[in-house]
Amino acid sequence: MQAGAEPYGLIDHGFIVVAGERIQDIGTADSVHRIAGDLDCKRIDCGRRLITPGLIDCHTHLVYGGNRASEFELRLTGTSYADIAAAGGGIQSTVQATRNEAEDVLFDAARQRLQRMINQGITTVEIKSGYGLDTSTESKMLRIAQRLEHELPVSVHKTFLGAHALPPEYSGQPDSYIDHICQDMLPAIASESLVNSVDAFCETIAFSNVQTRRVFTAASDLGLPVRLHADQLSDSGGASLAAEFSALSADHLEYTNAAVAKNLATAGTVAVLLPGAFYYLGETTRPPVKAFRDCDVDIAVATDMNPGSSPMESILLALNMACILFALTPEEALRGVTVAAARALGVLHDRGTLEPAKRADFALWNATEPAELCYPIGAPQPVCVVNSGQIATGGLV
Ligand code: DI6
Ligand code: FE
Repeated sequence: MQAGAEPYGLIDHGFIVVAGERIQDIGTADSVHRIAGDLDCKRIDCGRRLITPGLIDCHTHLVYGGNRASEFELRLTGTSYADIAAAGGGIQSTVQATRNEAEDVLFDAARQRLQRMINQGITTVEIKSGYGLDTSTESKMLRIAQRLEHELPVSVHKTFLGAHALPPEYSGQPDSYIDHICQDMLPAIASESLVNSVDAFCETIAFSNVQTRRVFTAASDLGLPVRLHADQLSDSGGASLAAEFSALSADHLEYTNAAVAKNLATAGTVAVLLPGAFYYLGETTRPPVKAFRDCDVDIAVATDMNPGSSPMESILLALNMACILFALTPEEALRGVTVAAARALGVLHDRGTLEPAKRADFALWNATEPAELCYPIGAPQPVCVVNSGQIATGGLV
């Protein structure tokens, strides 16, 4: 996935030398004899298969209680996602279920979901809080995210999403809840090292641009990078706010004005596209992909795995959806779950491409060309996934 003359940065007849948890060398078959000849190493012939960087899902809400099947039934009899939220369902119902569920039970459900994602080639995942909306439940969610990283072969980026919805205790007082986030919740959670970045839901049904700005200011004061659920259901000026704060990413972006693409480019903010939510909510307004392309905005693709708007665990399905629903090329889509997703998590120096000194995170596929990962409606799982030089699932031959 390195930029270069070949599409996808593809190396025909390539080799990778792994030492410990890092890539020591990578190159073509011609040079493998020169380099590996001098090395005392175990050699594995992967038999003309395709190796990609480990896939990175840079936007998920995978720790949650309960499910939203009854809301799905309601939506199919004509009630909209926004109407359900306004009536106290939606995110609020998952908040109740998450508050009421024991930590071990939540952990176990999340572990099973995450294992299935690893089986699909994921080596790094972002996990948001946001179904607690009080300090103890938000911490509980982020502790679970941390424990998942300890117990499964995957890296976890933890995001605090306290400003996801207004909790019932603060009904009618959104500004007081924002005070509470900025003064109490965020400092408490940051002091426990439970957070790598801070997110908010800037939307008519959630928090205003002004309220989001306050959360971003508090995060910046604590030295934490920000990201944003921006312009998903309406143009709330979210993408330009994200750019103003040099956010790591601005996510969704269906209603973003094309003119804001240059702000994202200047700020180095990655545009994260979430075709699963677009599909599941039956949206018709598409993100301004052409403007992102024209302005050289990095475009990432993620599942948005969550029980309400995108109950989808498959990054491979997201790849296909990004191509079909948002007209990304297969190369753009694959960059979106590797290079661009690594940038969206601030780890491109360490992951996202196969390069010497980067982490030995990769997936081995029964495929000969990269587009085979995008072209089916959900590609078959990889043969093997390697994380930090260790086999995470499957086998190498
Ligand atoms: N936008 C989303 O797509 C998810 N959160 C958000 O702010 C949906 C979360 C949910 O419906 O539970
Ligand atoms: Fe989301």
